[in-house]
Amino acid sequence: MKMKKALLMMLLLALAAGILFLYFPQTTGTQPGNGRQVILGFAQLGSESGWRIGNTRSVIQAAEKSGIQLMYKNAEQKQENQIKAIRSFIAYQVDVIAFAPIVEDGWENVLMEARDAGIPVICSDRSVNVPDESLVTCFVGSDFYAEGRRAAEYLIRKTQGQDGPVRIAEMSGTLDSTPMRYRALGFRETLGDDPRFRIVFSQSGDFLRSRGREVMENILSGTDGIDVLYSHNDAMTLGAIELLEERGLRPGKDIIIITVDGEQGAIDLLKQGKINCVVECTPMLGDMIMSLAKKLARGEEVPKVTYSQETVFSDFDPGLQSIPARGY
Ligand code: GZL
Repeated sequence: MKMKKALLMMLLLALAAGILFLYFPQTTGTQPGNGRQVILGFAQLGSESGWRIGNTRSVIQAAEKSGIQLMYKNAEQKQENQIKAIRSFIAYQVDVIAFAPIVEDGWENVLMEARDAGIPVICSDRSVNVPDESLVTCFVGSDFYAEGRRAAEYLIRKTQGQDGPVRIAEMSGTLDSTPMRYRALGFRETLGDDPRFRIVFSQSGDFLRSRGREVMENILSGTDGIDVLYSHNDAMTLGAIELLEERGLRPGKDIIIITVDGEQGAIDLLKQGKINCVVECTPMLGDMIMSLAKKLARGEEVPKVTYSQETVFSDFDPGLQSIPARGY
């Protein structure tokens, strides 16, 4: 009889221990990297362009490949949705938060909440404008100023020896977003004070193809003609080219077309001579984000800024026809 009681007691103790483990896995003291999966909360800003869709795919595939548990939320172009998503990640006590801030301003409060919760934050693709830089642990993405500079360097080369004026229309990205601000600044500061170059029109197309068509309409009706279109992303450029061809104009010949991103559609038009220059902006940030997330989850230091490696494709390239497939 005593034997049976002892056996029953041992079974009950084993059962109690199992229940404790299920409900309070943290009490076992496992930290990310010691067996428990790292949990990353990722607040994507939307699905506005082929670039963004390629970026989202890159993050999801990289999380699967690296064994990171991804909590993914798409804010559908609304900052308030990104803030809600970040708050949900804090409540869930993820190990790391990553997000692509749709605009640079308005993040202080939610980033303070993340810091108070002891959760490191990665700014992916775009940055924020906050008084205290420590609110963001690190940035990974493009050097947009350099992209603007590369666009201007191409135009300077393309118009070498040509008299002015060179009339430029700029189709810019989402207002107050990091790429919009610094693609504009890098372009302008590189053109410098060369009197030949005149930016005769500038309007935001919000990185959307449909708006690119609308802005091109405004350029044609609102100016006496342009020599160059500098567009902050391929989606807007594709919309603009659609309209130009409907109006009987020859993009890449009647108007020099300079675009940023490097989507397959833009590379195809570059090869056809309808675009003159594609400044690369890679969306493939997933692997870098996961590498940073794992280090942060282990409490390791990481660089404050990690830039992607990018290039430029143009009609000066002898190997133009052999540009490899872009993957998005
Ligand atoms: C740039 C990214 C921009 C792309 C656009 O890193 O934020 O947003 O250039 C995208 O295509 O919509």
